[in-house]
Amino acid sequence: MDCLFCKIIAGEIPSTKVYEDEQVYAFRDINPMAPVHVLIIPKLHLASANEITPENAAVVAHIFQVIPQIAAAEGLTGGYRVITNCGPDACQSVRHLHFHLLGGCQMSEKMV
Ligand code: DGP
Repeated sequence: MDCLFCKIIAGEIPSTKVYEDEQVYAFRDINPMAPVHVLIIPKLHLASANEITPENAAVVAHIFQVIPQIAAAEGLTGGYRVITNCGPDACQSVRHLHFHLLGGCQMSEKMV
């Protein structure tokens, strides 16, 4: 499968890892939009939030258990924002489900 994030998980494309377990990989975004900008992805290839089903939803729940651990490790004591872009209207550019973890600054009230 020609998927950029599957290649990052496989180590075929380098990334700066911040967390990994059997189900999840997390790494720094190449184009950070905040002082801390981490992408958290399931190792299972799901193209977007549209592919979450009752059968695979446990990995998403697991990601949301891992996010506070990563946020704490990154020193995000003031809070953080989690975003997933789904489809062209949301400007999703990589078709592998990913959650942006953003923090380390005061974010705007505009747009969520
Ligand atoms: P989205 O627009 O929601 O699909 O976000 C995709 C993100 O992936 C975007 O913020 C930039 C990041 N990205 C794209 N290619 C690479 C890469 O090769 N390495 C890393 N670390 N991040 C990447």
